[in-house]
Formats: sequence, structure tokens, C-alpha cells
Amino acid sequence: MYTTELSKTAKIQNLEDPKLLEAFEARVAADEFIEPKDWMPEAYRRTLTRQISQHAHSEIVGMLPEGNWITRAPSLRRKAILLAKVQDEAGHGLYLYCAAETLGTSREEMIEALHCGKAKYSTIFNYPTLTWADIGAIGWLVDGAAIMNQVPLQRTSYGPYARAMVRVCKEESFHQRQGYEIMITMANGTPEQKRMAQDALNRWWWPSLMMFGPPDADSPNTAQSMRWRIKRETNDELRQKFVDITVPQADFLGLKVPDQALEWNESKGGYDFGEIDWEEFYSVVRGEGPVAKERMEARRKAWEDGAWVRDAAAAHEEKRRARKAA
Ligand code: FAQ
Repeated sequence: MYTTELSKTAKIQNLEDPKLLEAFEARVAADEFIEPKDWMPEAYRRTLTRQISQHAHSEIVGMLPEGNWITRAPSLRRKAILLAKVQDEAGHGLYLYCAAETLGTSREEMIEALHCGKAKYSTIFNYPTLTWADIGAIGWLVDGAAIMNQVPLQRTSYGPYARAMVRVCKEESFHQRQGYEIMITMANGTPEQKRMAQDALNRWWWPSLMMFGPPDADSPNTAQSMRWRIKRETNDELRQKFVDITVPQADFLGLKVPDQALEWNESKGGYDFGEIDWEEFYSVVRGEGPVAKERMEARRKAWEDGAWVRDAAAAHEEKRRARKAA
């Protein structure tokens, strides 16, 4: 339902009214926000629905790896912070579903697409959280990568998505700091705690770099999304920025980034880094990630378990309407 179908997209574009298309392109080029009731090309609507719904699904599925640690957090303070963070992710998912709904697809349709495996969510959430240090690494690296990607999305051309991103980014930056603070504590703790912190960095580093998507040369959506200012920076540009910011943070922790090829490149003013295992990335995208099956089972179960709440809300609304009409 949401995957790119470039041949169809090209056909749709040829059917658009050239005058409307030209006016739309001019508005985007002038950095105006496009709003739900404005005319927009069908391919723009589709790619936004795809990206925003994938983003929403990621926030919701992303609650699972951390939710798994709420009862095992090492202190009441850590528990309260983690609980608040996981709740924030639920909120992000809800803003994003609302933003996607303004494009004409219902929340039920989006959720059905996730549950039947048609819609994607971020590869990163298909890896398991094995130790408490993973919660630090997720905040530091995964939220760090998410912010890197989402700050430019505050200026994305679709108004409801851009506005949702403003609040999301504020909360993500708190999330990143809480993760880094866990890493600081562990890296300066006992030798065993430092070893756990290094092990978490080793396991989360490469999957975090994959979050930015395929290299630009292999990204089917980037060129058009950059033209329509849905994306403001490319996958490779954001990945490079993330590496450049994060490597000194690892140095500060006294931890080693697990990449033999990592080296400062004076001429480009950034780090050179090793080849990402794209085979692994595509296999996780295909649904073959280490805990992909468990993630989808948990989401389907949550949806089924929550059916009574949705039914009760719908019955209440019906009663309210009937009372009003009487
Ligand atoms: N995972 O042509 P591109 C978070 C797919 S939120 C899975 O480059 P695009 C918060 C892509 O859909 C994390 N699939 O695509 C949090 C496309 O599929 P299609 C989520 C991926 O859209 C923290 C195909 O590959 N953030 O972490 C991935 O231009 C902690 C070709 O790729 C967002 O969603 C991937 N990593 O660029 C929560 C941000 N990468 O349709 C809890 C918004 C690519 O061709 C705890 N999204 N694919 O079949 C974006 O910025 C973009 O959609 C990209 C991909 C950059 C992810």
C-alpha cells in the first residue's frame, strides 16, 4: 500500500493539470507550507502518506524495545524517566498518525497496512535490547539519529508534518540527553558497567547508521522528495553529520566506535567511515530482523486487546450524537 511504485507515480504525474502542478511547484520553491486542503500532486500525497505513516509506525513499534526495560530499570528515578520517554514516543506516534490522516488515509487503514506487513517501520526497532546499557545506547544513538533526521523535517513542505516535528524534536532532544547520561554513568562505573556500555555501542552503532536509509545513489525516493522539499537533506548527508557529531561523544565516554576504517578526513572536515552492511539492512527491511516477528506479534496483540476501548469510545460517541439529535 505504501511502498514506492515509481512507474505508477510517473504515470499519475503525467495526468496532473500542468497549470496546477506549476503553481504547486512555485509555492514549494518559495518555501510556502502546503496545507491539507490545498491542491497537491497525487504523487506528493502518496509519498508523504508513506513517509509519515512509516514514521508513526516507527514511534509506536519503537516503544517496545524500551518498554521491555521499564520494570527492570535500576532505580525509581530511572524507571520514572524511562516511563516518561516511552509515553512521549506514543504521543509522537499519535501526532504523526493525525498528520498522515489529513492526507486522506484513515488511521485504521494505516494500522492494517502495518499489521499485514505492507507498511514499513524503521529497521532499528528489529534489534533486541539485551542489557540496561542498551537503553543508554538507544537514547544516545537512536534518538540522536532520529533528531538529526527530524530537525530538517521541521521545515518540510507539508504544514501538518512540519508542525508535528517541532514538538517531537524538543522531546527527542531530552531523550538523547537521558540516553547519553546513562552512558556517562556506565562508562564511568565499574569495569563490568563500562564493558556493558562498550558492548551496547558495538551492537547499536551500525544499525543506527542504517536508520538514515540506503545510500543516495540507491534511494528511489530522495531526488523527488528533495525537489518537493519533503526531505531537506539527503540520507548520506544526514548520516555523515551524525557520525561527525557522535564520534567525539564516544571519545568523551572513553568508548571505541566499532569501525576500523573510521578516520578524520581533514580535507572534507568530517570522518571517513567503513562500509555499511547493506545486505543486513535490506534483510531487516524485508522483515527478517532479529526480533521482527515478536515486534509485529506484540503490536497485533495490543491492537486486539484494545478493541474494547475503541468499541466503548464509538458507543459513547453514538449515544452522545443520539442525545443531541433527540
Ligand atoms: N527502515 O528512497 P528511500 C525514531 C525504506 S523515529 C525501514 O531513501 P525515503 C524515534 C523506505 O521506506 C525513526 N525502511 O526512502 C524513536 C523506502 O521504501 P519504499 C523513524 C527504510 O523515505 C527513537 C526504501 O527503503 N524515522 O527513531 C529505512 O526517501 C527511540 C528506499 O529508501 C522516520 O521515519 C529504514 N531505516 O527515506 C522512537 C523519519 N530507510 O517505499 C522510539 C522520517 C529507508 O521504497 C525510540 N522518514 N527505508 O518501499 C524519513 O526521513 C525517510 O522516510 C527515510 C527514508 C530517511 C527513513
